[in-house]
Amino acid sequence: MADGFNDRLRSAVVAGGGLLSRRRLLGSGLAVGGAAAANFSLAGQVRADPLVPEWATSAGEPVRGYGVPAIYEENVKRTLIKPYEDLAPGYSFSGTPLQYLRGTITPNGLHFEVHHGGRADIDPAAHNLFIHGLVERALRFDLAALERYPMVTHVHFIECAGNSFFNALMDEPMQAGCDMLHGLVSNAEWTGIPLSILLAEAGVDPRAQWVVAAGDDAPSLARSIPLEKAMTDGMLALYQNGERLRPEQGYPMRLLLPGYEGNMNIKWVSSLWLTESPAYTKDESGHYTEQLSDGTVLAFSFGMGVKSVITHPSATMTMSGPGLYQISGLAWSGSGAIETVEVSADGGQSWAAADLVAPVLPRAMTRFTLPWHWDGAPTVLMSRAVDATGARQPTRNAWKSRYAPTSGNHYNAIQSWRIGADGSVANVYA
Ligand SMILES: Nc1nc2c(c(=O)[nH]1)N[C@H]1C(S)=C(S)[C@@H](COP(=O)(O)O)O[C@H]1N2
Ligand SMILES: [Mo]
Repeated sequence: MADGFNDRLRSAVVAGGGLLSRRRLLGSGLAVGGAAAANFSLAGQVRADPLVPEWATSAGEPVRGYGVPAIYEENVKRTLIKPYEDLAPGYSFSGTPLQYLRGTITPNGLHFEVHHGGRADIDPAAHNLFIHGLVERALRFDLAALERYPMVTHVHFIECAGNSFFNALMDEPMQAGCDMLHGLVSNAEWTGIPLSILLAEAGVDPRAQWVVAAGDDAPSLARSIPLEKAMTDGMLALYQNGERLRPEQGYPMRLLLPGYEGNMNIKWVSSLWLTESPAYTKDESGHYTEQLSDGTVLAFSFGMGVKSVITHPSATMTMSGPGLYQISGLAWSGSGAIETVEVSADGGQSWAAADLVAPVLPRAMTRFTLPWHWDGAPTVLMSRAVDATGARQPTRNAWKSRYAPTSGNHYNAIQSWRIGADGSVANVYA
């Protein structure tokens, strides 16, 4: 270990590469600025004659109707991964800059977007939701009617089935940030009406097994959803983090199917058609199926797997020299809550359990953290999550051997970041 790695830090080591126990660090009275940690303090010394900053010498700006981030945060934006013009008109997507965010809730302006035919800007006064097919009575709901129904609020992630496809498909790891590599996932507090209430009002015919949902955008994205899922925790979401859905997220209403692949969370939803069998729409017969290495094709692979990624540090960042850091990242699973996240700072030779930041909610993002003393030597950081069902993240090799070489959906392998002696952080396959 490097000079200055004192006894207190050594006694807090929980795994190779300098991973530390937060509890043992705190127990030893070692706060970042504490006297015992003088070598590791990140705080500046207090000046004898504090200056009054210029902005404190006159009145500030007036109030404004809708707030925006500080001008110094202008780089914190969604990253355009697939521009609008590239393929079919309107097929475009942008990633959440996970590496710039803390906590677990994605701000509304940074929620990732996947549009198959561009963003639909819908006048809510002219929008209707129809429930029809195998029901006792077909119903039409406008937004004013829906506002009078009981609503629930839940925190859930949405992840595109194609998230992390660069790592799935590229032989050489792409050097890009978490926004490009893993940004097709976001997490929000959604408020809306349980589908069970709306379906019960229409009166579900006992023959109905599926709900075929379609949206009012140009490609009329449509997916068949098992009736049981819709009745269990399906939601017609109207609000996102306390305010109305953003147009990007399906304003004025979208489906929320917790834990299911992003594609099934139909935006701008206008039709719920109850049927005996799935409709085999274009969005579930060609698109959003996965070919396995033995040639068989998986269809209706609804749930997203257990996954984690270290966001701090992550590729494109630079570490500012050896010393104490807080490793931090995100974990989520479509099957339930996150049970554990383990971190390695020595390329997978040894692992330590990270602290999970409460609340740890099912089918929602969970933040994990672990203190780390980097000795300045090159190393590889990794994280691996286990969910409440016992499912664990595969290695990239294990994942690749399961799927056909051209298959990029549902990639949830362990992410490795290589730390260089110069403090650089790179995407590596390990
Ligand atoms: N009507 C409609 N719903 C849609 C889409 C779409 O293009 N049209 N994109 C789907 C896909 S592929 C994903 S991953 C999610 C993305 O949701 P978001 O844009 O709110 O992040 O919405 C799904 N719902
Ligand atoms: Mo998607």
